[in-house]
Amino acid sequence: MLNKNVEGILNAQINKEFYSAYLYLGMSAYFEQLGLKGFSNWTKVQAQEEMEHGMIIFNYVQERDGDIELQEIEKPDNDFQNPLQVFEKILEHEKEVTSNIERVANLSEDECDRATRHFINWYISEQVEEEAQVLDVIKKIKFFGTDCTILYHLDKELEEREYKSSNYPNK
Ligand code: OFO
Repeated sequence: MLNKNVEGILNAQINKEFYSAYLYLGMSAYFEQLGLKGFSNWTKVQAQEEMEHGMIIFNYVQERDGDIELQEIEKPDNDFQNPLQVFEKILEHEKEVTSNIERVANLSEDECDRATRHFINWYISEQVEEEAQVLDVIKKIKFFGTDCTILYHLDKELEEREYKSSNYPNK
């Protein structure tokens, strides 16, 4: 049986993961409009991953005999100016998600819920990886500049990202 406070924060996290998916889908549409198919692909793949993150928590809550209470998904930010600004927004967003995940870890410790504390470890590592990937793109754009040829090559690189189902251990 899932502790009610833990159940609440996990339900909130489901919402945040699906909000993330919405945010990335909007970014993907923005890049598609610009003709940057690689950037569009990268953010669309990320949206798929976010939906999966939400589903893993959804399944976990049910596995622990908890109640699912879905909340309204907020309208995502769509004020996009250029690829660098979008990736800076992504980094900011992912840092916020990292804090949310840390709150889940802290609460499960406070409530002595070892299973959730163990469950959320995968998300902690995932956040480290996500922030690093985003930072890598930001550094490349900043270092090489926004010269069209460079952007073209980066776009080609980002086009190679493929959606792979998560490596969550107990999925
Ligand atoms: Fe779910 O990892 Fe990003 O937000």
